[in-house]
Amino acid sequence: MRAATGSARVWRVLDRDIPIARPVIAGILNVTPDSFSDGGCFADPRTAVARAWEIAEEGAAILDIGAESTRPGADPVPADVEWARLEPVLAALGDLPIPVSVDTAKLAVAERALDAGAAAINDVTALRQDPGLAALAARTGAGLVLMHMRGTPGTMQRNTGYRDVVAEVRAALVAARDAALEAGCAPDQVALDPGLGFGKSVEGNLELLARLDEIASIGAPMWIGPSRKSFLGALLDVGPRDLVTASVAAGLTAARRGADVLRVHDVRPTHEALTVEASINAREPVERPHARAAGRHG
Ligand code: HH2
Repeated sequence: MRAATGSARVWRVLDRDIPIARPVIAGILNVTPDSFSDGGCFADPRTAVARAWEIAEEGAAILDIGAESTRPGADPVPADVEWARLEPVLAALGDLPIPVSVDTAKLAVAERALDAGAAAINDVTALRQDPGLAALAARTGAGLVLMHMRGTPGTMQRNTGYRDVVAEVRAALVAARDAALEAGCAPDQVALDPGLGFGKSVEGNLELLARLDEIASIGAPMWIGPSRKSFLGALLDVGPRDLVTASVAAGLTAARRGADVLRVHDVRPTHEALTVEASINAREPVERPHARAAGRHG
């Protein structure tokens, strides 16, 4: 469970400390034609920039922009194509009030994104594709997210068996973090993410969520991305766009178990859920001995 210490935990990105004593939201903006749940919706840069501002207004603390789909079976996109999708959006974000992370595993794209104003790199391969991302983060002070994935998006769902999924994911994340620290990153600069849906079965994803405190015990800022993932769809037998409530529930559950940054498509409902929970937690339980007898609610 999330410790109610009120300590000043932060995720450091460039010159900003993002406070994570309470969970915050990274709003997803996929500027891809083929993303899992929102492919094509924001491929036009003007639509993408408008959505970026909406994401900030709806309560996100971070904007996470991706230009290469990582859905199961997705083909890799060359760096120049990925950059051509990102560049016009990054250039037009102006004075967006929240820091931007870029969801890329490519050093060449990450370098250009940081030059164009991004503050963090979200690497779904946890340095396996481009170990140089750690040195880049160390040199620039950019935030770095290291996510666990088995294999590649093309192969990851072929082998989803683990002896103990939580222990294996934890060990891999600790090793990736150690590599980043060795490259010169500061501990509060490197966030970790167990990678829901990346080479895991439905049961494996549920096990990770249920035992998320074991990942949190590493002590690093923790990202989590249950949003509209197919393991939620499998539970409810619905498609990704009908998974808003399920995604909010999974995000809130993850936050209770120690997740610091919820990577979500549906920013407004997630923010409302976190706000209600925080408001409840901020109060002492109130004795209302007559409430039940009077049959009153609210
Ligand atoms: N999930 C996706 C992409 N990037 N990054 C982190 N840190 N954690 C995640 O769980 C994560 C991620 C996949 O989701 P989505 O962006 O909806 O789809 P696509 O990869 O098809 O664009």
